[in-house]
Amino acid sequence: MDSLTLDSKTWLLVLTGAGVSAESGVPTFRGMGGLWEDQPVEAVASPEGFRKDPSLVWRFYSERRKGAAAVHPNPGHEAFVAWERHLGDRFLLATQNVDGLHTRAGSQRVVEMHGNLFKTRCSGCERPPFDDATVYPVGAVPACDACGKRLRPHIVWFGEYLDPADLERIETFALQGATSGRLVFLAAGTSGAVFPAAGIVDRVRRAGGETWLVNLDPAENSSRFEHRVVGRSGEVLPGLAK
Ligand code: BV8
Ligand code: ZN
Repeated sequence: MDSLTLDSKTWLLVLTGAGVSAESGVPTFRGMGGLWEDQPVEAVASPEGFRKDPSLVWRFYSERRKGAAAVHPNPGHEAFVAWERHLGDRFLLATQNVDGLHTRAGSQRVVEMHGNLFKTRCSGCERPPFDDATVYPVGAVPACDACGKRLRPHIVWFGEYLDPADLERIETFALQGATSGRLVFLAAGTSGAVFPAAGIVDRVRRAGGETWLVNLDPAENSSRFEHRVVGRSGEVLPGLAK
């Protein structure tokens, strides 16, 4: 198996998806067949879904909060922490996962592109998102004590824009790595189905960077990666970098 060299010129950008958390026992989206309670996740994880049935959406996220709080980071998460310790500010971890496991494992240079399960914000006023691990009772739709409007999970739903500051941070890192060193991009545990995350590999290729995919099954954008390692992220990642 070819190995990833983390030398003094390497700038490493990582993207993780549900397959990294799967090793901790968190079900993946594809694993659920893209469904939750026989509904497509896109329908529940969307502004339309929240407008239509906010208590169903809060049940979906409360269940996932409960699930994520009950699991622990795995050796795949720990490998990223070791790489970050080795590379310092020449390392950046962008994650599509909302379960907070990277931060719990000790990763610090993390961009949570799709938000975080354990944060809530108001759907109606500008009060900032706040930490919230509450598992709301079935049927509950919490209201903002400032304006009375519905509270919502601090999650980027399908059809919603990602935080431009997050995208900017990833872009700046890739550019800096490509110009001042050797840019390497490694995607792990992601089906490459959701944009703009799935487009990062093409951005890196345009900048002349090296690309790696560590995944259990072929991803939708597998062909875009020069190096492909098939396997479980918790087994492959700890021994991948030299
Ligand atoms: C946007 C939070 C601009 C929710 C998520 C029509 C209308 C509107 C938008 C679109 C549209 N058509 C397309 C779009 C764009 C859309 C999109 O890409 N849709 C897809 C479905 C085609 N994107 C968006 O909407 C984004 N916003 O584009 O804004 C805009 C605005 C308005 C109108 C147009 C455009 C927002 C995307 C963010 C959505 N939110 N998450 C939540 O989590 O509850 S995405 C959600 O699904 C997850 O966060 C995750 O990112 C994604 C699932 O992807 P993966 O993480 O890859 O997980 P998956 O299960 O798919 O794959 C797991 C992989 O791991 C598998 O390949 C498997 O083989 C592997 N694996 C499993 N076990 C292991 C393993 N690998 C290793 N080891 C193992 N043990
Ligand atoms: Zn409010």
